[in-house]
Amino acid sequence: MERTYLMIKPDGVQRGLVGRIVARFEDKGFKLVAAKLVTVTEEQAKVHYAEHEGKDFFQELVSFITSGPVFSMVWEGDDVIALSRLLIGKTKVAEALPGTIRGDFASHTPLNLIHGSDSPESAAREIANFFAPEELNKYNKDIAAWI
Ligand code: RTP
Ligand code: MG
Repeated sequence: MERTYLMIKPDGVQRGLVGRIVARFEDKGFKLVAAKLVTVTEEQAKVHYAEHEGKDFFQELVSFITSGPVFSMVWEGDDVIALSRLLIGKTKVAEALPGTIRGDFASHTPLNLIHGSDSPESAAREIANFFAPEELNKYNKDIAAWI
């Protein structure tokens, strides 16, 4: 079973979109493993965006992501990495299709509301950057048992 790191960025928290964004991943049927509202440190931001170090927008990215609380999450499911990125939509808002999170809610390109890991390696690094192992909950998600 695959895991991904999803983070509702400061713009999503400020705009009051946490509940609606989380609902999309619940609706899809993924399993929530961990979640918390945190203010990202400069060090965490640099680890998180290590792949962009040296690019001209790197400092802008670090400043944005540390500018206010983010909603950090770990989700689990088959193909959750790729499927989450489909639900999230394209990076540039002009390319993000309606029906995706960015397509429905984002209107200004650097402010694209949510991050999703792009590979199993990134997911492992990002999860370790934001969560201690004991914060990752172990439980069975068995909807049938509750209805
Ligand atoms: P994310 O990592 O945030 O989920 O976004 P992504 O995979 O769709 O895009 P990525 O290429 O990883 O870029 C990370 C974030 O950097 C900002 N960006 N700015 N100015 C630019 O050319 C530029 N390119 C990327 C975006 O905010 C993007 O989400
Ligand atoms: Mg990315």
